[in-house]
Formats: sequence, structure tokens, C-alpha cells
Amino acid sequence: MYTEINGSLQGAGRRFALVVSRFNDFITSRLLSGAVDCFVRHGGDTDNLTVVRVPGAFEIPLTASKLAKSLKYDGVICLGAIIRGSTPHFDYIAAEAAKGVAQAGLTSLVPVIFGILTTDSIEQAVERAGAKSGNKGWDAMMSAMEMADLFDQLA
Ligand code: INI
Repeated sequence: MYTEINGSLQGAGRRFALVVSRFNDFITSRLLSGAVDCFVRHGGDTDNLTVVRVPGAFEIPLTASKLAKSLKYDGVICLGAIIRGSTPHFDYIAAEAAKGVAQAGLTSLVPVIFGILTTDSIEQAVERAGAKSGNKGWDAMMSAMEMADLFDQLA
């Protein structure tokens, strides 16, 4: 019989940092609302959340890395919106953001969650920020809670 380890979804007692980009704030503010709502609905206390604002998605990885390495948090959640339609250098920013967020987790060994939208249009971003395709901020918080509990079990 094998052993199976799963992370549970609980916010109680958890501390998370959220790195939120100001670029495309009309989207990222909705992602933040979704993440906070998810946390509270799973028993979390907003006093245990720290929100750090950065200019754009490009600045997210460095900031997430610093927060993760502080070891003050059970996880770091990265929220941003990179929209191709209005971004000639979309591919560079999107690639650096994805690579950098992964690296922040790998080098700190603290869960760092990718909640950065990369879409072709503003409409697609709106859909993923609380309209018809859910809210990626909510999803990111779910992943953070699951990973935090999983890492407690693996410790
Ligand atoms: N930053 C974003 O978060 N999303 C974007 O769509 C975007 N566009 O369109 O360029 C964007 N650019 C800013 C970038 O992230 C940096 O903040 C900037 O280049 C300074 O380093």
C-alpha cells in the first residue's frame, strides 16, 4: 500500500505575502480581491496577509524572491496581468516573469505561486479576473494554501 500525501485547503493560521503589480491595475486589483476572498472563506485572517505593490510584472520575481527568502511567510503569491494586445515586448516580460517566479520558489524552497495572467486581449484578462472564466487570484490562493500544508507535511 503506498503513502499518498495531499495538501489541505485551510487559511487558518497561515501567513502569505502577495506581490501585486500596478500595471493593468484594473485587472490586478480584481485578482487581489479574489485571492483575499478565497483566503477569508477558508478561515484565514487578513491580518496575516501582506500585500506588496510593484510597478509591473517584470518586477514581481525579484520582490517575490526577497519575500520568500525572509522565511516570514508560508507562501508568496504573485499577481499580475500581461496583455499581448497592448504589449509589444509581451513575450520577453511573460517569459521573464514565469522563469523568475519559478526560480524564486526553487531558490528559497518556499512555495511561490504564479498568478500572473498572460492573455492576448483585455477581454480575456477580464474573463479570468472575476468574469466568466473564474478568478485567477482565487485559484492562486487555493494553490498557496495547498502547497503550504503540503510543505508542512513534507518537512
Ligand atoms: N507590465 C505588466 O505587468 N503588464 C504589461 O502588460 C506590461 N506592458 O504592457 O508592457 C508591463 N510592462 C511594465 C514592465 O513589467 C516593467 O514594470 C517595466 O518594464 C519596468 O521594468
